[in-house]
Amino acid sequence: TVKIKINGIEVESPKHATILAAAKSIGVRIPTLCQLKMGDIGYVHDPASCRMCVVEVNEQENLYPACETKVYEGMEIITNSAELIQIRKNILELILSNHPKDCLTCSKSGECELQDLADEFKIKNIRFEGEKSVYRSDSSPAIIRDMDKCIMCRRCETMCNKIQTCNILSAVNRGFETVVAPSHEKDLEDTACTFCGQCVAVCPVGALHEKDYTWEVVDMLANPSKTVIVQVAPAVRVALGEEFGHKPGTDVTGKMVTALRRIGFDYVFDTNFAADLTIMEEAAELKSRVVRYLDGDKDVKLPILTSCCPAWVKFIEHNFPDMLDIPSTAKSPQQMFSAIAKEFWAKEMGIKREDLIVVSVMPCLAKKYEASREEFSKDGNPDTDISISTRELASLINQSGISFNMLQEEEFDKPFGMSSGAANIFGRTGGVIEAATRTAYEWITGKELENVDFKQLRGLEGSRVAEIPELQIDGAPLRIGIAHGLGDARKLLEKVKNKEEVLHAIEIMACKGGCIGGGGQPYHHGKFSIIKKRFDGIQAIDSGKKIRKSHENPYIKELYEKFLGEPMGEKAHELLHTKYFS
Ligand code: HC1
Ligand code: SF4
Repeated sequence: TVKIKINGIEVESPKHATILAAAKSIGVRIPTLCQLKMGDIGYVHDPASCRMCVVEVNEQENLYPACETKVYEGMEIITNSAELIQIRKNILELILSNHPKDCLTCSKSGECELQDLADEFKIKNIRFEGEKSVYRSDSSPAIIRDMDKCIMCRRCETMCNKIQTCNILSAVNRGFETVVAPSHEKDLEDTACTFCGQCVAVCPVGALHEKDYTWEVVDMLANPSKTVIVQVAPAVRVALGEEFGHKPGTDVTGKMVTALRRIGFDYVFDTNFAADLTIMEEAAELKSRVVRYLDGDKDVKLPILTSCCPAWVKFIEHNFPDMLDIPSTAKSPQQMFSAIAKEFWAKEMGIKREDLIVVSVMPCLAKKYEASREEFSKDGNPDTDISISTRELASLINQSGISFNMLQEEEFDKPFGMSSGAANIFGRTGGVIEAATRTAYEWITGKELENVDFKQLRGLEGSRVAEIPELQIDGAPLRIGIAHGLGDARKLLEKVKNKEEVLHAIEIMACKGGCIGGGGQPYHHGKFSIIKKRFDGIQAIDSGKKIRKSHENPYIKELYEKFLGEPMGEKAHELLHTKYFS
């Protein structure tokens, strides 16, 4: 450690800490617009471009960016002199001078880091007349890029290129023309963008945001000829509460269900039901591949890859087109739900396909894109009509004048409201494969699984390989790989491709932490501790449930008996499985 002084306070700080980190450790906040640190996952973005964090060091004339400058013995730092406050005000005025002043109608209003700082520093008058940048805005089914609002912090670039390794965004052009964009300023839709939404999650302003579909929902709810049903993803319920003052990880399922009913949905269902359904198909596929492998079938494809994350599916389609025979062909729970709702439930209820509107509430922006994929529609009618994010649901609740915290707790509607604990854990990294293992174990061994907690499959490090000693394949334990974040997924897949790692099953989720860290969740502003709390929240729901294996969900059993037949059977194949495209 080294001894330093910050604003006259003596501090002992780790030797290689930045001034920013040392100050933070004693509660001295230095403002910054470009820095983003998710140190827990080894990810730091310090471009030092905004200069808001400059500080004085040892009475020198030069100022130093606190995010980039390391502490040393005897350093004396001032972070809040009148001169520094004036400099920060000047920087803010300069940024604001060529930033649109449409805060009232901006999607990020109330969540914008630039707006917060302008308020904090009481910027009331912008003395500079900046060049007005005018860029073409780009709208995809999931994400809107409104680059007039970009402040060139370049967090999105680091996220897209270094963390997700998608390499979609970089600075193009020069001088005032510079803009962060796909190459040749293409639209996101015409690139290999996965719509993971992580660039949106880290954008400090409203330059990147989701495509908002709240009005489409309101409009459908007002249409008397439509029956509007909603399904809610596993990760939403442990994060939605954050929008209403609850701690991250708080399970607000009951209030959320009540709120959805008050908004006007005719039926409130649970994507978790379909997560159990996904496990029936994925575990059957895993079992079938293992059995074929044990029978000496040389053509069998192992490892099997989970396929419920649409950003991950798009990533493998673009980046590993030669490996498309490996992922499970099971559709995601969102799409299984909608297929069953429109092809089975609507008929049972006597509702015409086009009069049934399926809305999904997802922690994810890529789900909007997934819903728009052509293969998930019939005669032009999509299986999932509208997908909104957790943030959009919070906004719908507010628009409807609902006092969320005063609501009583209600339960999901039957039959698609019942789920096992295995379905809940879909929302966190490692959960899908743990859920599949619980079922596959019983189906492969024919024995009852007593301890469903495969703790070796849990954790938040970027990727992990774990063994299941209870499940022996050819005298060795089943080996499972897990990766979250597309960069870690890429590394794991390269190892599999190069035969450096021999695995039987792999779960990949595009976002850090899995869906709990999705691009549609309440903004966590780079605080990984929030993702950890959501993880624990999800796990607590699973642990508290009586039924924790998907195949024990009585409504799932009934659906197979009444309609689907056998997992991977003909009907299941037609409705619950899909194809991939290179
Ligand atoms: Fe997910 Fe999934 S877990 S992909 O993370 O398989 O979005 O929550 O809904 O479809 O169930 C997301 C979450 C979600 C699907 C499920
Ligand atoms: Fe990159 Fe994901 Fe953003 Fe697309 S959505 S630009 S892949 S970070």
